[in-house]
Amino acid sequence: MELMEEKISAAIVKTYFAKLSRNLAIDCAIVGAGPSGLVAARDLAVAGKKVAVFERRLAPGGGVWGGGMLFNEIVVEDSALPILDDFSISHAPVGDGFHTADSVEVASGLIFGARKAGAVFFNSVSVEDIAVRENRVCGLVVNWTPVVREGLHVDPLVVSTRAVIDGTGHPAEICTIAARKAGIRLATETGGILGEKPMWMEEGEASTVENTKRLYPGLYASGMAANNVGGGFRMGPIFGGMFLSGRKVAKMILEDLNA
Ligand code: 48H
Repeated sequence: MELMEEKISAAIVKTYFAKLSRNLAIDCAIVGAGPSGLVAARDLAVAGKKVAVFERRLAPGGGVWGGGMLFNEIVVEDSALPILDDFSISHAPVGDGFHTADSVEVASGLIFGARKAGAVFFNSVSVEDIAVRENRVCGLVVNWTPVVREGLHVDPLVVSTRAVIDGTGHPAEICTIAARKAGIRLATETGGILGEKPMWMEEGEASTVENTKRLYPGLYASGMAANNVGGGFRMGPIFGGMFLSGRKVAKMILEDLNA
């Protein structure tokens, strides 16, 4: 007699491994499911690209959930509202071109929108290294977050990809690995990581978008990672720059992939 328990386990194992197998070679790998990565994931998936998001934590959403100092509201400028509208996320005007949005609705809406567009999520997965061939970033080295956190001596697996977005937020982990470990010269003034500057909201919002670029063949950065690499200011709980950065990086990657 086949137990119901056996069927349920088999369904999960079979489906997960089919999903993983289908995503071992993809068009774009996004490291980090923060707001910029999630917007990029949806845009690339809507354009028909094979996109996977690798998120270290159990819950995607990055720094959105907490709003400002755990007050679960974020602020968004006029210029980024069309992106919230694309995800059917509500917002309310507060004057001077600013709007508030419920951070739980924003986080869950971005995740749902990216997934429904076709982006595939691998949560509780940490990216711990990259692969570089012929002067191009071409792969991500992945392992289970609990394995990494426990310090278990377990070798990772590798996903091959035509493009990588470093959407890891403040630490810019993938660009840091690229610069320090792979000896890659990034497309910055010094070729290295310039480092995030202190709080200056207007400048930070603008620099997040300006610093969103292709840093090396196959390697792009979005959001706070782009700002850290490019030496931009931080901006606190205003998120228009993150959304616009996600949109910009997706557009650049589409141009490069379709060239
Ligand atoms: C897998 C990883 C890895 C890894 C990290 O920080 P995020 O929310 O990302 P952004 O840049 O889209 O948004 C930044 C915003 O949330 C923010 O911090 C702002 C606006 N700060 C302003 C200020 O003044 O402080 O999310 C990054 C995600 C997180 O979920 C991480 O868990 C994940 O990336 N991540 N996932 N492998 N190696 N490193």
